[in-house]
Amino acid sequence: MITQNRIIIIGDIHGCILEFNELLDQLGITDTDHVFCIGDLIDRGPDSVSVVKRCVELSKQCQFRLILGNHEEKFLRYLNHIEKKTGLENQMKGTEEFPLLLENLVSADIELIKNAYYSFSLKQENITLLHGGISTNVKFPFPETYRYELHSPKMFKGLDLVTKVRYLNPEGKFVSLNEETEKDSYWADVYDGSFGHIYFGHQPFMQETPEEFGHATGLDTGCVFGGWLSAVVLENGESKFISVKAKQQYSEKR
Ligand SMILES: [Mn+2]
Repeated sequence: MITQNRIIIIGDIHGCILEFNELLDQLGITDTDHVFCIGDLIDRGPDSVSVVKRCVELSKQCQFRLILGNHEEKFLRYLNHIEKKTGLENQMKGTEEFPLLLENLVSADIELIKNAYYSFSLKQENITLLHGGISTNVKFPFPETYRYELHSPKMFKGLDLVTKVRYLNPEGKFVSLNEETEKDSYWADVYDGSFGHIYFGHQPFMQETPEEFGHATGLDTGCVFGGWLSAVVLENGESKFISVKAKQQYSEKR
């Protein structure tokens, strides 16, 4: 008998604990499952603390891994300022929730975030998981598995961009949000599949099922903005989507 483990990849949660719990109930997680959250557990939504704690619980029930989102990356930068007493944490924009997180997360919760991956490669399935996207700024060889604590952006130029990429200029270089022009492309529209099929989050697609590209799938279906929380389940060489409708709109879409 061949044991086939399920691979479950969950999109941006952003503190939506009710929807996250409902999705996990529907999935019926068992100890043979491999569960990945694609990043952005925290920020914007109603209860980021409970979402992180639920992930810690999950990590005791199955093979759980977190992919680093840009919101986790920012939180870890904030934490670093506090730990090193630089005083610069107050200069970071949009960090209202971070003091609350620090107050309520215990060290096991923080460890879960610190153990996140910039990218995770499923070699057998020819799949790469990351939060944002791929640009030619990233000077390192995919497909590989890069853990946040072990691989700093200083070691691999542009590594942190995998949490942030949306648009690319005609040379394939990262374009900052709201600075894109008509000549620029959304990364997944021009990605050639050379690092396998990429599952990613970051870009909210306000629809019930994930957005499919030629060689990539966008799993953020905008739950915190009143959309859906989505997951893909890979089993026996097949993939299926499962989504939970948001109970309400928790955050204003920018
Ligand atoms: Mn996000």
